[in-house]
Amino acid sequence: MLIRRPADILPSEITDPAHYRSRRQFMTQASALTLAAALPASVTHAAAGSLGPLAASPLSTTEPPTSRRAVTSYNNFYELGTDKADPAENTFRLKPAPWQLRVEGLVNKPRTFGIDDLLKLAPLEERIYRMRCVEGWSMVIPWAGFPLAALLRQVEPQGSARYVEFVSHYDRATMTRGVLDWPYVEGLRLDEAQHPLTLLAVGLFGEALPVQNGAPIRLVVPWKYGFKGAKSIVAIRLVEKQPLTAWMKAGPSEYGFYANVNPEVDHPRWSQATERRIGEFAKRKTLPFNGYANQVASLYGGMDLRRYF
Ligand SMILES: Nc1nc2c(c(=O)[nH]1)N[C@H]1C(S)=C(S)[C@@H](COP(=O)(O)O)O[C@H]1N2
Ligand SMILES: [Mo]
Repeated sequence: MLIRRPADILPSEITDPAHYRSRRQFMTQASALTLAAALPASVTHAAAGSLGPLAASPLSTTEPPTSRRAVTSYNNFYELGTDKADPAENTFRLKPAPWQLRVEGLVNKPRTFGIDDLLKLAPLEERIYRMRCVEGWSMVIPWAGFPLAALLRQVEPQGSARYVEFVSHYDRATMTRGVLDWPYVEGLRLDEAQHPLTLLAVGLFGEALPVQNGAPIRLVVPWKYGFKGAKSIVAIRLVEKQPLTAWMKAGPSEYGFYANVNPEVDHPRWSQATERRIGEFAKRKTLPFNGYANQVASLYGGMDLRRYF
């Protein structure tokens, strides 16, 4: 992965949740029409200008969210360019509506979902998660979404399904060529995919997901490095064997399948012991499983996490 120094974003840009909530209310009332124009039709239809009421989740961190500006302008989405600022400038290259998500493979009920179908699976929740990129920076992001488990229940995984593969949208005519072997593919073990923390996100800061963050639907796995969170997903496949992910193909010694945040296992070219929270000056210590060890460490009982990195 290309590594760069995080842009210097000031602590004053960290958004107080109360602040963006009142801003969100304002936008719903005052500029629903303007906002609606920018949203995928299906999402606008379902939620009349914003994502509507979101259930607050007990799984949220109480840490202050990173500024919306940083979350939507400092992105990794290589299909839209490899500089942090590129994805926000290239949003016209990806049309998030209409959208279809195929769920297939080892399931009893394979099905293609539109966004409206997905929004009916479970109530949308706001999940404020710590996110840690393998490059050494972190953010706190208020996602809106629903547990991937709700989708998996719907399609009924078969007994032989052990892994879940995620495939991102790719259009060779308009998107980055080279860098990675496209399309972007990620994977989880089935029990990781079914874990209550694992989210399919359709929004952030109470609004539909911006293209640069993976519109209209992307994966969020807060105890793993950010690259596990495939953006703009078009297919989810239940499979028997561990998927070969795009980053494993690019550098198997650098990007493992598990990619659990682990301060004790360095990336071959840099330490993973500390991180820079975007908007802060001093570095923080990186926590095992990104601070979610209580919820997820049991998934890896008896595994050598240096070998299965
Ligand atoms: N399709 C796709 N998904 C992707 C990436 C990408 O390049 N392409 N980058 C990953 C990486 S490295 C990170 S850190 C997160 C960044 O998500 P954000 O920009 O919404 O914070 O997206 C992940 N998902
Ligand atoms: Mo990342």
